[in-house]
Amino acid sequence: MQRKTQLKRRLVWGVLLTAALLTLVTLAWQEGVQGAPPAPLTPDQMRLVAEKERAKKEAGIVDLPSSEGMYVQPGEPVRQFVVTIQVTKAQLLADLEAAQASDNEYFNQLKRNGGYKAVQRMQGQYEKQRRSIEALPDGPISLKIPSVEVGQHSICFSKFTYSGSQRKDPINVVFYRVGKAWDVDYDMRNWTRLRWGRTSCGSSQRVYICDAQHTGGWDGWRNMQYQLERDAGWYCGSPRYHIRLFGSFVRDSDTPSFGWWSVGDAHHDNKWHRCTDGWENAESTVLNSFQTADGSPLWFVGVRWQSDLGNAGHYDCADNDGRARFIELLY
Ligand SMILES: [Ca+2]
Repeated sequence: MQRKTQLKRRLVWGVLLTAALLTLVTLAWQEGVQGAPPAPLTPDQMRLVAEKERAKKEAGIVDLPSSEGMYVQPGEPVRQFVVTIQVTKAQLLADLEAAQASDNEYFNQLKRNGGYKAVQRMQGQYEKQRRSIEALPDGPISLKIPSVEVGQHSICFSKFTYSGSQRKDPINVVFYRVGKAWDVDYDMRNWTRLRWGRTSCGSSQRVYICDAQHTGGWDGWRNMQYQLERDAGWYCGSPRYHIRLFGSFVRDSDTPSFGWWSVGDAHHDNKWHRCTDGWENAESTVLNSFQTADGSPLWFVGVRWQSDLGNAGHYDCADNDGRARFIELLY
């Protein structure tokens, strides 16, 4: 009789333990796969979101309702490959002229502030580029663009920014989910802990984005949409943190999705912007803008992770480690 009761007790404990273990595993699984659910917004935060939606509407940014599906989780695989596009000499020269024309305003600002030597140097680079294009043989030219694809059949962009067809900065920041260039620009000017300001003191560049694999998308160059700076002096040409933003053409229609996304080239410019003297410090400053001082995400920020884009190297006057920050934006 006593043995029977003991057996029964053991059985009950066994069932209870198994249930508890299964619950724990399920919870841990959800945490890992779904990410922690965002905390409900406070009335103040809800007011901020409403304010942003109004500003977005006024700016004419149309957000088609998207089915709230699964968003990507940290650690998506990165595939490196080379996009080859066919161009003509005439097109390369036209692109070069467009790049040069878009830099006119920047060059004038620099010159007004005493940075004429820096302007001379940059104009010299344009001339060098022109001569090398003119030296190319006539006929179709294959332009090779080192690129990455992050996720399965997912987002795809060049590893570098370009001025015309000249490679410039390594990409080191990716924003996603509510990550249109417009959203990032708005958040960094209004919501982040470290605030950034719009500037026209910087050359315009472009990024190649392959979006043809997404509904309504196409492959092509995306010209810089916004540029922001931080810790700049009063004059154009002062040392500062600087980032250019380039958004996807359409929303990532895959599942799990990156939603709307954009990439940036966070860097620190030295005096007269002669040479970029920091990539990693600027990337950290961008990340820290979206976090509290102890590294927790701000209320509108989701997960943050790093991935190797394969663009490590020494560019201008500083090292880039090739690992980019991915920052999920929620509102
Ligand atoms: Ca990095």
